[in-house]
Amino acid sequence: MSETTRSQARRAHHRPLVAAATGGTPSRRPVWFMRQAGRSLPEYRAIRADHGMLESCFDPELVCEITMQPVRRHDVDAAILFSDIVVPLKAAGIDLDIVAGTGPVIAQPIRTAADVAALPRLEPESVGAIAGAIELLLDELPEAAALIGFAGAPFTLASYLIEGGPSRNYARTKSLMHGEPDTWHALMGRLADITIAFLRVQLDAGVDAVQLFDSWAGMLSLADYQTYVAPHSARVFAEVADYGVPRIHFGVGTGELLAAMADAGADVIGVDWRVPLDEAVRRVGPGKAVQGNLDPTLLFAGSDVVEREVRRVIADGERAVRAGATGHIVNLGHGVLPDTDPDVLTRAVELIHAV
Ligand code: 1CP
Repeated sequence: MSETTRSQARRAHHRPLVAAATGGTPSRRPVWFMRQAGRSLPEYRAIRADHGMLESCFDPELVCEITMQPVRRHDVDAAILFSDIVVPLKAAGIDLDIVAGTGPVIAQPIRTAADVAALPRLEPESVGAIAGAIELLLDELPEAAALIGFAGAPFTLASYLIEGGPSRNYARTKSLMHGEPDTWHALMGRLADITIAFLRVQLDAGVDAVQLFDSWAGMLSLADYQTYVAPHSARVFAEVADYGVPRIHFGVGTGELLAAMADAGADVIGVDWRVPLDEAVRRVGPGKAVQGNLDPTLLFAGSDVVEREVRRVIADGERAVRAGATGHIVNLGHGVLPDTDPDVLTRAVELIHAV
């Protein structure tokens, strides 16, 4: 089957996640978990014992297998492509690694106008392995499960490039933002280009939805977010709008930013555990779906607590829909923690599908 026919055939099929994201009536309550593929699964750890992180991200068969693992185990309504937000940066030629126990580490941090001017562009062919993985996944995934592609938002990518790795306070990032706004906007523009190119490769290959991770945007004031970040994220959403697939926007600690993040243009707003979903809708306004927002740490608190929290999140989601949200996709408020017992996730999915 040609790529176009294949993706048209898939898009015609009912998928609960897509229905919830677009104001339809899902055949069951959709749920997936950020970081559902990864260290909480022994079958993932077994693969990673023999393969490096970046090596795995550029091997279509390994990407397909790791992406499928949580779908087989938990019966979730979506697979999220196994990858990382720094994969397109690596593919473009930026010298970086993903270090176990730390995260992305950048060999030569980007801090000057000359560094920004020297940034490479992303050629779609350099992420051909990711398109290849998506092709394998579209054959293997159950019809009803959505395949979610993703990318890091320009701000979160910029924070890694400027700081050189994970950061506690983003001092260098905010210094560049305020001290050299022209350099800042040039960097954000280049990163938005890379993000758009990477999302378009995934959309051309046939993903059913995309999520833009602006994980660390919650470190910013509303004013800084609006001035220095929102225009670039808005361009990303605008430039993938023509695919007509749901676009999800997520960050951590973004209670004060929810309305501004929604204005950037996504169809679905991810909410962390700090703000109840119905309150999130009051901040965002009607006409968008919400995603979230179980506290991932409460998966360690025993089955009674998990059941109570799942029921509370579902009730909040129902109130959110009555308050004008177009739907609710159940998820955590941030990623699955590595020590999480995977059986707790499987049982949570069963409960979410049963109530
Ligand atoms: O199942 C899935 O969710 C797919 C896999 C996935 C995703 C969506 C990985 C694999 N990374 C990501 C996105 C990602 N990467 C984000 C956005 C999501 C989020 O907020 O969690 C971010 C911020 C990163 C950066 C990153 N990569 C970190 C965080 C570092 C920090 O600043 O605290 C880490 C630890 C990584 C490495 C990584 N990425 C993925 C995995 C499984 C791992 C661990 C690698 C290992 O197994 O050693």
